[in-house]
Amino acid sequence: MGNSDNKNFFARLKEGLSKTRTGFVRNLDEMISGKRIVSTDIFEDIEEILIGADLGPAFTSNLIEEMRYRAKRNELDSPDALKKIMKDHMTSILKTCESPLRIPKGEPYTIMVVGVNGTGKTTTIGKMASRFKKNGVPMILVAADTFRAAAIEQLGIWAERTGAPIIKQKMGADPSAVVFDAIHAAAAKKAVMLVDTAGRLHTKTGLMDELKKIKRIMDRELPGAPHETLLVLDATTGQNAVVQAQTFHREIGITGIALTKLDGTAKGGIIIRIAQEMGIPIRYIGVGEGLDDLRRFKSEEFVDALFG
Ligand SMILES: Nc1nc2c(ncn2[C@@H]2O[C@H](COP(=O)(O)OP(=O)(O)O)[C@@H](O)[C@H]2O)c(=O)[nH]1
Ligand SMILES: [Mg+2]
Repeated sequence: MGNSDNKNFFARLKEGLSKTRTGFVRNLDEMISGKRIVSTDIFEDIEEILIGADLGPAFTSNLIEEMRYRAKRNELDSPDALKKIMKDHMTSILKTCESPLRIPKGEPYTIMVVGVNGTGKTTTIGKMASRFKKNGVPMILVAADTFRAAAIEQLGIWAERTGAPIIKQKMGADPSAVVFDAIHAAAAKKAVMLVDTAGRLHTKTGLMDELKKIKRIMDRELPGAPHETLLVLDATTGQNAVVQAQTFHREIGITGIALTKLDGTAKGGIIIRIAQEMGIPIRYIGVGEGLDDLRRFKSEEFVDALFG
């Protein structure tokens, strides 16, 4: 990627995070600007801003503790020093979850995409497919959300756009049967297989049972599959995203996270909580509806963009 592309991408990321910046960094700036010495009575206000920005109690109390310590040693003598401590803290937590998806060449690689309805599963698959296409990776899209006809059609549109074959059946078909067909095709073509799943079930089977069954069939037909179980979380749901992550991880085991709609929310700080409480790689972040708005997650870039 050229340098100007990088700049362009960074500007878009910054733009995407602008609501979170307004709700958090700007509040912070207003509070600390013009103060030559950051007094300790300011910590309560800072704490309030951090909690309000969904950064979570663990992050907040650790950070405040460090600030008090630094203040005592007279190391917290400017707003910039305070911001630097905050940025460093965030980066060190996010870094532990920075681990991009590595897709091996010449082998089938299966990605099962899960998450609650409306979080952005199908869209994320479409955007991932576009990335893979750019990189010349062969792929197959699998319509295992069979509960709504619209869901199958939506994936079909992405298949057309990217030229990727799609494996689908009629609405109401058993998702495991769709996956069964697809996995042999993926193995034969040594392709990346992207499995779209439902986020809510209208049948007697619970969602988690259905997902477990799909996983079981995948592993039976291609040992080791799914290679990635990617949970899609919607940043606008704030704390609820953390609860969803815990539930999905406990029930089916998650190996990666895609955090979408960071552009539509002031709650982008939730990424810190997700990183800290889940400790699962954050593979992608979604910062807009455009094709290029699904990005690999890079902690330093993220924090720099957030602080503007
Ligand atoms: N602004 C914004 N919208 C997104 C993003 N990702 C997905 N969406 C939108 O979220 C809505 C639901 O997405 P969809 O993929 O159908 O969700 P699914 O039910 O989980 O498959 C759609 O209108 C998408 O365009 C994102 O990163 N930013
Ligand atoms: Mg969908």
